[in-house]
Amino acid sequence: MIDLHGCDTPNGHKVAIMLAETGLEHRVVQYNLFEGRHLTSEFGAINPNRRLPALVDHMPIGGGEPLALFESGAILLYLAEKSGRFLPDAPRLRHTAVTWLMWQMASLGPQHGQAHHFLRYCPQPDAYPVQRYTREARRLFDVLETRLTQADYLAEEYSIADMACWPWVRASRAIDMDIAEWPRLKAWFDRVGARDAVKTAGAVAADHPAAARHMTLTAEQWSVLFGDRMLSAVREDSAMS
Ligand SMILES: N[C@@H](CCC(=O)N[C@@H](CS)C(=O)NCC(=O)O)C(=O)O
Repeated sequence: MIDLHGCDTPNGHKVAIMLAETGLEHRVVQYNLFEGRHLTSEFGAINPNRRLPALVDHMPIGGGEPLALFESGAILLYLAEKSGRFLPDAPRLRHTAVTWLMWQMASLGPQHGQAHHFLRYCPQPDAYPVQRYTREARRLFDVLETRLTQADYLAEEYSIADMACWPWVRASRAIDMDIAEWPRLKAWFDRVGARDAVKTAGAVAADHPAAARHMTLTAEQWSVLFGDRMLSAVREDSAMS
């Protein structure tokens, strides 16, 4: 049995897609980020970085104690190994898939994440970071557009690389991006979105209509996500060690 510790954001959504695609037996432990349960020491034992998603496999590859994993890209690689699916066998394609997965983890997710932060959560709107990260968000869609003129999927066949990118493309409406501007990306988005597993997994992830763009947080919610409560959770770990 696998426990997915997740929330309704793109990084959790990727893993939900992979679990739906593979049919691996699992249960979802759902978190509400605004409440801060992911900051507790109990969750810190699963993910010392105290971010979601995380996964616990009670019957891990290789046997032994339950295995706790974090970082959605690492989780996708693990599930690909466990299921023997969605990571191509041919070395060239496998490494192409891993390359696009790493690109998602290092670029698409973090840069779009910053665009979401400055457009949707920043209490004092500031033109410079908005321009910086929305430009970068657009540039990354240009990169995807170029790749998808060469192949229908990022590693030619549908893989964990597509699963990693798709939820972030879906969330881009909330930062005022219209994927119709990128026709190849839009065609890929529709192709992946038409898969039954992707539809099933979509039920656990929030859709972000553009209209819901700016979020006004309470002081407590802000502290959990970006302020003292977030900082003190990890500091407690280092004080105890
Ligand atoms: N690189 C990590 C990012 C994890 C991450 O930042 N998750 C967000 C939700 S998508 C989170 O847990 N935020 C909670 C917080 O910032 O306190 C991954 O891909 O798993």
